[in-house]
Amino acid sequence: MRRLLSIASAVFVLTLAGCGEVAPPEPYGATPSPQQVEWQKMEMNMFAHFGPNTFTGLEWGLGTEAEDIFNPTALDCDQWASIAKAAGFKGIIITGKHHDGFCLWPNPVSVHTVAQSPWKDGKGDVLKELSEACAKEGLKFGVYVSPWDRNDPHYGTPEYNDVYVKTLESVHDGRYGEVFEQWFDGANGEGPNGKRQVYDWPRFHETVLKLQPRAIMFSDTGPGCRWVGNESGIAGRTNWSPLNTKGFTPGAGAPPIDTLNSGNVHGAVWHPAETDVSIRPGWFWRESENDKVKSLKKLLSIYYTSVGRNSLLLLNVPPDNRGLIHSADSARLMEFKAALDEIFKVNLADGAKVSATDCRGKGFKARNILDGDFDSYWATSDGVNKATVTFDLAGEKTFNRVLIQEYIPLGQRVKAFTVEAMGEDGQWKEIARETTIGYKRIVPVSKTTAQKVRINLEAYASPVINGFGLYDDNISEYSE
Ligand code: FUL
Repeated sequence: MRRLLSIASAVFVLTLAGCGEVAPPEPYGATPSPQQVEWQKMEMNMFAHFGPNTFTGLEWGLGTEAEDIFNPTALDCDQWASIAKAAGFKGIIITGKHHDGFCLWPNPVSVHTVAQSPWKDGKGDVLKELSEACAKEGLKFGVYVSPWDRNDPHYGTPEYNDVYVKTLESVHDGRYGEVFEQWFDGANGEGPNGKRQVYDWPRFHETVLKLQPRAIMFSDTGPGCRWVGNESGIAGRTNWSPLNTKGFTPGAGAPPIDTLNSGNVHGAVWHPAETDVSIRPGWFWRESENDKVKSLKKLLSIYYTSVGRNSLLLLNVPPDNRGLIHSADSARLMEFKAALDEIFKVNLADGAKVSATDCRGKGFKARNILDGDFDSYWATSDGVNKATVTFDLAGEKTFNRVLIQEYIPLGQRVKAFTVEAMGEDGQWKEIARETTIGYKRIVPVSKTTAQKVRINLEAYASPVINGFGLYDDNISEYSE
């Protein structure tokens, strides 16, 4: 009897092993916080530059503008939010305070705010209206509060850091609900007295984190996400989310531009790139640029070089001096959304038979790649860092875009990959050779008709892939 029992338990153990009940791979290198993962999934947010410059036509206000210059005639944040929502943005970040120092909310430590303006008899609050409009549309709300201030008389003295901390507190103390992103630019020009400020960055960060622990902080060095290094909408073709920030500060002490653009392989902290770019030539609205809104093709190309290169896209759509998004911008945004919907409507890899040269075991099968579930992925056994995944498309498919996603909660692991396609002749032909993947990589390839497609991956630790797509883009004409 005892013998029988031990045989039975041995069979049981063997059965378990046979099913391949294995643990998930260990995370590799720097990894994102759960908030950073959620943030990355937003993919596209809207930036709204608005303030005195909207009325003066300047890009950088002087700080000496009279408060009564701020007087939008028809401000309607519901209009901004409904356009943003319809365009596919997941959140809006507004310039609560730009370099001119004017605050779009009644900041208690400033006398250069909406409260001193004629708009709504000084009783208005743009942050309140926008945060409520965002909540109604299910959008997240974020704020840009420029540390550089050309108005505040304390700027350039230690007192200004106190003023700025109180300013941050009045935005983040909950009166505008949850703030998903705090945008810090590194600008550090002269204040009204000709002095520059020595910013107390650790204190600024602590202030935001204390009040909004889930907020992602943007700057050249994070700590939540990093500037991509240019304002033209282009993330690096190689783009690591990890970054080394030790010894660097936002602004003049920032990491080199090419580092911001590509991140650091094996970087110590997870600071994914955010690509901020304006739909117009300037950041602020001006009448003379109503006919200079970026073309649909340009916006699509920006989409590929930002979202398609493991970056978040923050597209600036500046409201005009009425306080409305101009029809030239909203019409273009609707074309942009319609084009993206059309391009990504059909994943030609859906229904493909997926196989891989290695599989970690049950729960990590190659077919997980196509199940549409972010948290279900294919992974190899530990130590197997090179592998190939083949998609048998069940018939011929024609495409010119290849989309691949890594499961970033386990870090960014793939360092190089190629894509090959097999046509009627039964020969594999290389159609792409690239480096990083990250959260999402969309590789433009020349128009390819194939029965099978395979990706050959080389990673620092067993690759973890949770998404793959083949698309036929007949709109953008984008190529690399
Ligand atoms: C920069 C600013 O100097 C520009 O005016 C603009 O706001 C851009 C998004 O950030 O740091």
